[in-house]
Amino acid sequence: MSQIRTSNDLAQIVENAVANTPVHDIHTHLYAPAFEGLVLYGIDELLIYHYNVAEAFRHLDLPYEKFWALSKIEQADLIWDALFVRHSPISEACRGVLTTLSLLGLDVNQRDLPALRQWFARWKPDEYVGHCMELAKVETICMTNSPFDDSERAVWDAGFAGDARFVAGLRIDPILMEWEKTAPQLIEWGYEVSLDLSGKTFDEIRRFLSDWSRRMKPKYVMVSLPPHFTFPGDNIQARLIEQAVLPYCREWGQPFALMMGVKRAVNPGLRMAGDGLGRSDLNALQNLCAAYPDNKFLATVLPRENQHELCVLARKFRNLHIFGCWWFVNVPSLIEEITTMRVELLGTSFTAQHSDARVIDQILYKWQHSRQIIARVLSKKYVELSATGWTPTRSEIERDVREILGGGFQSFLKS
Ligand code: HDL
Ligand code: ZN
Repeated sequence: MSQIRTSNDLAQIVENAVANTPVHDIHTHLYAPAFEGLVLYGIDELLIYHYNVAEAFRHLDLPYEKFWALSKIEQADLIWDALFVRHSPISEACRGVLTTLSLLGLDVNQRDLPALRQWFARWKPDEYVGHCMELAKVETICMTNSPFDDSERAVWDAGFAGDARFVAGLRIDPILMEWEKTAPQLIEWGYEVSLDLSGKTFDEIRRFLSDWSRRMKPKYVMVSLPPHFTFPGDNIQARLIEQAVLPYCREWGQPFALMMGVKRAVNPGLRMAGDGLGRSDLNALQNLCAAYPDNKFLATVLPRENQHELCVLARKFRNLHIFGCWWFVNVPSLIEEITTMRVELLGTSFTAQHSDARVIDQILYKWQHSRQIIARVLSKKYVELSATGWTPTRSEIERDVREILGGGFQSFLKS
């Protein structure tokens, strides 16, 4: 067995493994090329990403509605001027745009937005998707799929050729979080549900989920939940989860993914950029994992303050798999803190990251930035391990890296 001698050897092996291991990106808002108009790419989409919109408005006096009335190019020009020209692009989201452009081989120091637009104009979406996935070493992308999204449903209704690179995630926020609005839609589609959850409602929701499961073949069912979500509880979410979602998940062998701690529309004027976060009561997750040992749960939480408790919960429940540094904690300082905490408490039994990308080019920066941090954390941990006299081999390190970059998730799905 080839022994590794020095810390530098270890660090080099870790760096190579993390840099070169293809990832399974288990939560994104990306779409397969077959979804055509829903596939977002290029410099203007990168600039108007809602993370940049929120940051740009800190420097804009413009009324929100005037901004939204502008074209995408005009919005991008404003964001470029505010966040790249008048201020240095040192925030994570701004740096991300530049990392993406650099990885595409473009000279960002030209600072020439029109020239950038010309370069992107040459690409066809489906070729470009493949190009970005190859460059970013992303093996599979899990989409966020909603039967309630009219434009997306039209693609499913028309049918399309499968694309093994893209798998589905069935998003059910409209059922759990907007039941009053969603129930009439289900009735219109022929499902006998009632607003008061009486009659065949739970069975009919299971039938709806099953119908879409046959079409989408989702890897999991997911919902984003507010900080005040409690389980059990006398709330509609808890009843729908208990009586419809969890039985469906058991029947189909699909995990239920909870994304906790989001406060929707803290500032409605910012639209998609207007969401915030709040410390969550993770007793809800604890109670779900404990009460339903035959269900599998995926979880990621938005508040930094909930991360340690989430790790400890994962130590208690093998039917819980935690993943990613989501959204407002997807920043270098917190990725480092959270990943270190997870290795120290969970070893390799977690999924280190997901991109949450909305624009295909973003997988370039989101994965490059995270890989660098994950490699730094793991190098330190393997050096500490080696100091005990136990020296990990190259193949063991590569095995471990595969696990935390999506391999563990794949095994969890099959468990
Ligand atoms: O609810 C979610 O899946 C979040 O990721 C939101 O889509 C959010 O707007 C986002 O894009 N975060 O990165
Ligand atoms: Zn998301």
